[in-house]
Amino acid sequence: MSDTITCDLVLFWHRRDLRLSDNQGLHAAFEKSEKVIGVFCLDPHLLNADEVAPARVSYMLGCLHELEASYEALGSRLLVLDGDPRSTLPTLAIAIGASAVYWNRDVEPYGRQRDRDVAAELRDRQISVEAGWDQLMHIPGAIRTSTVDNKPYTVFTPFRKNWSRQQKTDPAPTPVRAIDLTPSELHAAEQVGAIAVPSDVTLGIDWDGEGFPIEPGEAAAKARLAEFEAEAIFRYNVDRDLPYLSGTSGLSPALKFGAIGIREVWQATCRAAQACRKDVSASDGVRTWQDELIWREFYQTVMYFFPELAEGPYREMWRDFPWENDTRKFQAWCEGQTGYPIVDAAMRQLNETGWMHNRCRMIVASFLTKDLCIDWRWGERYFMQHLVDGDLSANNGGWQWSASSGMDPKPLRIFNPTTQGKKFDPDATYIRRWLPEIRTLETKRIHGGGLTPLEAQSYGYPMPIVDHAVQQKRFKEIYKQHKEKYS
Ligand code: FAD
Ligand code: FO1
Repeated sequence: MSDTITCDLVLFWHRRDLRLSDNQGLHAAFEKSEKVIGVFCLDPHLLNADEVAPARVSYMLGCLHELEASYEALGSRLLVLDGDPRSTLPTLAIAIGASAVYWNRDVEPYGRQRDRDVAAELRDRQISVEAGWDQLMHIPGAIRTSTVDNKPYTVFTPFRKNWSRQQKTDPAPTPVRAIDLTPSELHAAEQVGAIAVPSDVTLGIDWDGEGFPIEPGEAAAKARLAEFEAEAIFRYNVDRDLPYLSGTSGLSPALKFGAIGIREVWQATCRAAQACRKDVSASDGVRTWQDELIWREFYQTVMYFFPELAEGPYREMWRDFPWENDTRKFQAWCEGQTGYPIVDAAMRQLNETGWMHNRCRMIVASFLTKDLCIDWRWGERYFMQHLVDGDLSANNGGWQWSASSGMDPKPLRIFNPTTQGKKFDPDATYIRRWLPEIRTLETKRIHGGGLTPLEAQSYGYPMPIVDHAVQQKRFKEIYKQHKEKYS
């Protein structure tokens, strides 16, 4: 800590950085003063029960409980405000005499506007605002096409190359002690509605946390990273595509809510790369995982520069695409009742656990858009309503990639769900786990889709709601005709 420490009261506003370690904004706040009080605003806009996944809220509140205890261990505290931060946060800052409010910036359109509004309110009241970057290795403006045209990238591969060349920052130091509010400051905070993290972790939403890929909080995220770094990362290039294994890190909720810092994660990958430098396959595993982290940065960076992505298709021709949007078919997809086992297993995993394996996300997204001819935004929304790791940038990127409406230059991507099932779940282990009604069927019959209507009825499993071969042909035809309008 620097010599210039004063005892100014500083608020640190947590949003998706629910941790103390490797937190750049929090470290900056502690550089200013030892009297740093954490604050989190329960924002009704973000907690809209029609749009948010109960699993995600439950994970977030679990993180907040741990964060609250961590602040207490430091000697300070985490205050929680319930209501729009545009009014609640400045009111608190004034009530307790804060001289500054610090936070880490976000890339999402909603968060950016919220932050501009809150900053304006605070500055109007002579409270200083310090907002820096934390959730990306490289800030959005750092990775640009070239010094001549200096534009943001819209394609992953050159972004990745440039990103990889950039100097990496070490994790930010963790604060070791802090000064708490005085009793009168605490009283003032309570007078304006500051509370502890609510013990009703469900906020009226029923979710028991069963089946999360990871427990909430900083400690669980660090433990998972250490476990992954020790073994699975070296096989990631192969295991990541097999949904019946735990071959991926399961860190996505932690990365979404910042239960772990990205610099700490990156450092772990560098240690792993060093540890296996003479082993070609293991090195490939580490590199492939690093690439996923770079995809995360790519999607956040493009969301920052092209916020219109959040509203719909990036490519013009997809904006008036004649989707069929059959609500009964959509319902069957949501419930995992399409008669395509790999699709149904994946949707049941999502509905029951709030998480879905990446390979399966691609399969169900292709099925919804190409086989059912349903607007990808319906799927995007359903995912946000259910995913524990639901994240605007990654989800939108994944859906636009699958629908072929995004920045990716490849025009049409159609997965055959039967082939995908056979290839990535050859013994139907994953399918049996999530579709108990057909658990006893022979593997080749699960993959072959060869149930008679009578058998389907007796197993309680639907016949395929569409024929993939027919739908694929139809979709290509619709696509071709629509594309002609744009050529
Ligand atoms: P790992 O394989 O261990 O990867 C490590 C980390 O890299 C992940 O935790 C995640 O932060 C990041 N990552 C991995 N793949 C991607 C990717 N394709 N794009 C961006 N970041 C990635 N990921 C989300 O975090 N939130 C979402 O809402 C989301 N929606 C998706 C929707 C669709 C249609 C598709 C195809 C993918 C989506 N993904 C999303 C990306 C990916 O499926 C998940 O990040 C991954 O399954 C999370 O599991 P993991 O933590 O074990 O990942
Ligand atoms: N951030 C908050 O500051 N307050 C919340 O109540 C809140 C809820 C929430 C629910 C689901 C979710 O996916 C994220 C949530 N976040 C919340 C984090 C949110 O991603 C950031 O605040 C963004 O900056 C919003 O654009």
